[in-house]
Amino acid sequence: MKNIGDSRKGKFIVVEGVEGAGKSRQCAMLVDSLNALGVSAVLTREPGGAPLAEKLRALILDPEYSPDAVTELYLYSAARRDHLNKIIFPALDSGNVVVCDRFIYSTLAYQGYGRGLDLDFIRNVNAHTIAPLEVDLAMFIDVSPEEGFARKGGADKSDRLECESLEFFNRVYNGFNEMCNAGELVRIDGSGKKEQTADNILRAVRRIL
Ligand code: Z5A
Repeated sequence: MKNIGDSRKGKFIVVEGVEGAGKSRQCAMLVDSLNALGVSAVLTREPGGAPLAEKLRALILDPEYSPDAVTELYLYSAARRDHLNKIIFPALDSGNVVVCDRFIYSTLAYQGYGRGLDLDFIRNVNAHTIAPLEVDLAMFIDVSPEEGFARKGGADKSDRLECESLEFFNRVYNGFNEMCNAGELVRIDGSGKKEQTADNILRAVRRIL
């Protein structure tokens, strides 16, 4: 039986980073640059990106609830599957480049390195959740948690995840670093001005188009 997403013609690109690294800004700049080059590109984000997934996002980030790490993993994964079915697979099947602000590497970094869940367990859930999708390029905008929060003007306390300690975000950052060292993520220097980071990202993207 043919699964949705099997015959996709587009490319799937992920941008990762800690809070305030500039992911949202850079994803929007990348989509604009690609469209200006005549490449049809669409922007989306996780958690969220589709109606049900956006409802799950609001629940996941609400400080009123305190799900454990396994519950978090399944909530992010449920939102991801809905997002894939409703937005990502159709966009790829239509030949678009899809630029996604966060994806499965965030699950490894936050629920794995941050919360301490077994990494192989997460990899297994991730693989089943996204099948048959293959990521064409995943980048990590390298900005430390201290610098990221400084850029944002501090943590947003209405976001449950941002209420975590600096130690937690340092473990998350270390996780992203390990994925870069293992070749799963392409490291992008995020220390300069937005335009410099955007150039670094576009250079990496052009290699896979
Ligand atoms: N999460 C998870 O745990 N597991 C998962 O599987 C997934 C996610 C998918 C929601 O993510 C939370 O979910 C997140 C991870 C977790 N947790 N936390 N904490 P989100 O993506 O919605 O939230 P975020 O990462 O916190 O986004 P953000 O704070 O908006 O950061 P950003 O998108 O990287 O940054 P930005 O909005 O583009 O820029 C931030 C500020 O920096 C802004 O004022 C810019 O003008 C400024 N900026 C940007 N670039 C620069 C440069 N180059 N220099 C100086 N200033 C800059």
